Amino acid sequence: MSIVDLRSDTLTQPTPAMRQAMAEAEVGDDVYGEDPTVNRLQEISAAKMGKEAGLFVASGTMGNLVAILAHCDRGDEVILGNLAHSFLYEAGGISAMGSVHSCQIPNQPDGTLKLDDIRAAIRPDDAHFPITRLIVLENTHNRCGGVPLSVEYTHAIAKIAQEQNIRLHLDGARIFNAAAALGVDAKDLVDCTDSVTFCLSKGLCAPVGSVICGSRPFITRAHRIRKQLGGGMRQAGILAAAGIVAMESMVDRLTEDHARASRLGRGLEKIPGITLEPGTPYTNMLYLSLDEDFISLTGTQVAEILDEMDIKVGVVSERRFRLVTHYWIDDADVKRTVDAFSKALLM
Ligand code: TLP
Repeated sequence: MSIVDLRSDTLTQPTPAMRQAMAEAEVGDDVYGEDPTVNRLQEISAAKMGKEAGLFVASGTMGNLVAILAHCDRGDEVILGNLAHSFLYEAGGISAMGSVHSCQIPNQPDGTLKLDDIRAAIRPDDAHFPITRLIVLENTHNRCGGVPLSVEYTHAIAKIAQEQNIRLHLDGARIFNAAAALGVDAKDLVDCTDSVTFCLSKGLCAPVGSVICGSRPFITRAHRIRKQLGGGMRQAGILAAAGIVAMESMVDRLTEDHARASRLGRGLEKIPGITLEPGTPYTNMLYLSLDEDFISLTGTQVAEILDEMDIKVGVVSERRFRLVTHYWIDDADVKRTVDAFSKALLM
């Protein structure tokens, strides 16, 4: 029986159409700007985001890093959430590579940062302080349950940023999931941001890559930083070809993953000892925890038992799991997962 891998949507394999497009891709040297397939992906991406230009990068982590370094000088400060991916899970790249100082403010359970917290974090013009240069938001917010941030909220943050002459970057790794869940165009979620990074290699199934979008001068700066980081990829059209298939055929189906996450949640919440986190799933992520009064097994022990039944789940803390639906999870897999949890928790 096949493995049901719910640990992340990063585990998605390329589709047959992607493999074919990759095999047939027309390529050139992208460091010279001569890879027609990369150029096409960048144009399609910029158009989808309503920005002037796009830049293909190796990963979401590289996209956020390059964007933040393109906005900030050494010693500048970036305001971000204490649960932001770019703060928690990107190996401190912004300080290691760019000497960018971070100011973390608490993420609210709905993935937002309080407007007043942001206002209070912005530094006055005083030689004692770093210069507040950038605010980073994340949409959907991964650690807050895959929750989408609304158009109105993003605009409210952009207003503060503009008033204070601060830039706004969006980690939109799953921006198309957010757009699908909110029933809006992705463009509307980024029209007020200075830059956005989105990932091709998560729910959209491409094997590798993310795209940064922004104004043409910003992308020119980002291009140089990508080169400095060793991210000039030469005949990268082989990879971009899968990204084009992702953009053209995988965006509109994301609601199917959300519906399956919902079904999975409804099945799992009936099992005594499992508590779904409030509101979850908002999109394709389900966060749940084990009730200590009912279940003596730890999260890791439960995950090991599930693993023996070929079900893989993410253990994010002692008794908390993350399950992510994606293209390669079908209705039968949802049922198998619910049955496996019932069995595992009886042990
Ligand atoms: N997230 C991964 C892990 O790193 C946690 C996952 O499995 O969800 N921004 C956000 C919001 C992300 O969730 C991720 C990956 C990234 C950026 C980084 O993307 P990659 O993995 O392409 O560097």
